[in-house]
Amino acid sequence: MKILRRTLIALTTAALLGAGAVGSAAAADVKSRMIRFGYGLAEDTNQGRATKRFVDEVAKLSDGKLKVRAFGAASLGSDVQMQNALIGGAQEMMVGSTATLVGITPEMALWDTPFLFANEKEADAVLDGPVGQKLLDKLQEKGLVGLVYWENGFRNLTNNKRAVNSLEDLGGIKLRVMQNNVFLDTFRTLGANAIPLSFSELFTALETQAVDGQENPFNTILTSKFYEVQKYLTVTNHVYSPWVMLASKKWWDKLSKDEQDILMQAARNARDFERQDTREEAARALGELEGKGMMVNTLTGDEVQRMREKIEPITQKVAADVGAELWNEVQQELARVRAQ
Ligand code: KDG
Repeated sequence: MKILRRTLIALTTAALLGAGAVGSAAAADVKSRMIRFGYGLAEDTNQGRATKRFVDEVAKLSDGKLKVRAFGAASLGSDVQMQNALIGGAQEMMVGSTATLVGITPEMALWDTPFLFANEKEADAVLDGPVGQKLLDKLQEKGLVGLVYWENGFRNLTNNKRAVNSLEDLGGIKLRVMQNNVFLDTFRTLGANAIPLSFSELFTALETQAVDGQENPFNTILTSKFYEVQKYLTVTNHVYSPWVMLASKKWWDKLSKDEQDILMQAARNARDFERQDTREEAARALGELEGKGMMVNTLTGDEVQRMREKIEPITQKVAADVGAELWNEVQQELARVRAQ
């Protein structure tokens, strides 16, 4: 009788999971596992809060069998170091920048294209649509499993030299950028002295004046306390940056389908929370940064247009590097979203 009951539970659960409905730990094939999950910002940030949500969702959906242990503030290493640890199987999961993945999967440079997205609606639609999925799938051949995209956000400039009211004001500013050629080329073309550094080195580089400035979303400027070491903030919204949640393929392929389904559902739940939380925080961050004493200005439409025209060759190079098919597909996706 007991065998029959267990079989019935297993069959029912398998049917539920097969239909995409993730079952609880009654799920037939969920082992007790500890999962190390690394991220680069501090715990009390949008990235940290969303990671906590992921931890909680995994515990709930697996009834505590799958335990995610979060390691924040780059305690497991920089994004590049963690990406390599996942490829080697020395770490199970992380969330970090897509920009540092370009050395592994060149097509990820698509998300570094200046002014690609005009708003979050376009970003969500493209990242969660066929083009976004195609780039996640490409990671598999390099030993990474891309689960979902989170929102880092629209990036803006800070520096300690001067207010940036025109492109000429960028001249000679030692500007930290992510370790990524599109960002390097973009800001060199705009006249800045672009210097690639990992995020974990950034605050110290600003504090010691090894660099004069950087560019990040309002959320990061606020929660990483850049206002303590930066005077001027210029609103440019020059690019939308996603984060991507990754798993080691070596590790992921050893999981059961039930376990993979649980992690994917938890990742989607955490993504939806993260985007809402990030946008709510971004809406109040600029005012808080002014309250912290930052001198805030917004680049005029004419100057933004001058910026777009000056870096057009960068956009054309991204289009060539990612390939005409992918570039045209993302343009068609954008046209579809903009027509709604
Ligand atoms: O680990 C933190 C990084 O993933 C993220 O903040 C990337 O925007 C980024 C930056 O400037 O490095």
